[in-house]
Amino acid sequence: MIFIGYKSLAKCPSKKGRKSGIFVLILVNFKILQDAFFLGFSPYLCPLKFKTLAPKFSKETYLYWYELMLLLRRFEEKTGQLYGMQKIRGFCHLYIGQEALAAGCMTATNPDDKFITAYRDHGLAIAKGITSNSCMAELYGKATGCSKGKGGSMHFFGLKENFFGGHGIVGAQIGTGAGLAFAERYRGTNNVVLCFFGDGAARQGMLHETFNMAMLWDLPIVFICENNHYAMGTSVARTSKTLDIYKTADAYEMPSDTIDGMSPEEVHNGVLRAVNRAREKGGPTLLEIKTYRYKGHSMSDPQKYRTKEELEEYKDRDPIDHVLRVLQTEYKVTDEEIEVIIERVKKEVEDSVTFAEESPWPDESELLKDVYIQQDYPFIMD
Ligand SMILES: Cc1ncc(C[n+]2csc(CCOP(=O)(O)OP(=O)(O)O)c2C)c(N)n1
Ligand SMILES: [Mg+2]
Repeated sequence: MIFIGYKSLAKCPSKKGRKSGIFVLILVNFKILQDAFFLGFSPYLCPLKFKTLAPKFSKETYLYWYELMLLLRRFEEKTGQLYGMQKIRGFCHLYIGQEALAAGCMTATNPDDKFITAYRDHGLAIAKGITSNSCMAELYGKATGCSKGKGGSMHFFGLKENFFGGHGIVGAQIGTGAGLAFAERYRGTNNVVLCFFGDGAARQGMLHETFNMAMLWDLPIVFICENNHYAMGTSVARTSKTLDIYKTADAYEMPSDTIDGMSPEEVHNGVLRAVNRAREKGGPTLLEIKTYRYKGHSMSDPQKYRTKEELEEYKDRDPIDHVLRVLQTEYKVTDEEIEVIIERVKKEVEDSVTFAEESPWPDESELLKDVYIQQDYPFIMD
């Protein structure tokens, strides 16, 4: 193209025309070189190490991402400790390693948009605004918990925060998520639903039925597959012929994309594109966001199914380290400013433990409240 440009320039009769033509071609060349440079070093195409690029996101965005991800990480590290001390019981699945997903989704959505996810729900619930206090109290099973102490780790819920759980049945929330989106369309709002599920859930029948109806009705929903490469101890490669889960959307003519989930920037960009499409009545999108959990599936998992090297590869690309590096190198944020954030997060987590410890247990009268009972269910016998 540039060659043709120079050839046709040579034919230009006026000197002024030739001069401005050369100027334009220099600009075009510069842009091509610049694009090539950026693509060559973009974190997505060079996944093993982040190179700090001049960021297009503001300092405030990076500060928000840093504090949010640090809070999620510290909250769950404390959760792990408390589980070991048997302060927290029952099932418990940590989100550690997947925080960039929560961070990128938060900056790409509005507070009125609705989130629904599976049982690995602590990170998204806190990101959506459920307080650390009520999340920790829920983990303790206390009455002040976000589900009144009746749901535990897998069933966080916050109506006012637009967080619709926390679901223990793998894949069940995919259908419920479409139901939420249907309600938004029915009420004529401008809100979008973000429906999260794992790579394991992507193989459930519920996904296919839901994709079909969601496309038929053009629902305002973004399906987000958090592909952390394992369903319990089983890798995607052992359960699926294709490793590209995003291609599942093709059968329903649903737009789809695959995204680097260790980068909050990439998550933000991909989710924003899909959210905008849904808001502009363009219907659903499937995003396969590739991520990694640093801890086991739940609290007792010998992790024999993966190598230490694989884990270290992802830890090398830790999103919190990356965001901190951008803040320090590009925005010249000082160690003192960072220390203030670290201390604030530490205090929030410590306070949440005190709050949970001091909160009351649910009253016995709560036992059958908020529980769905079908009075004429044939198998209930007194
Ligand atoms: C319908 C159903 N089948 C099986 C289980 C048992 N189970 C709990 S978690 C899980 C793995 C799901 O993996 P994935 O969807 O990838 O989510 P991740 O744990 O990686 O976040 C399974 C099979 C379940 N809870 N529900
Ligand atoms: Mg998984």
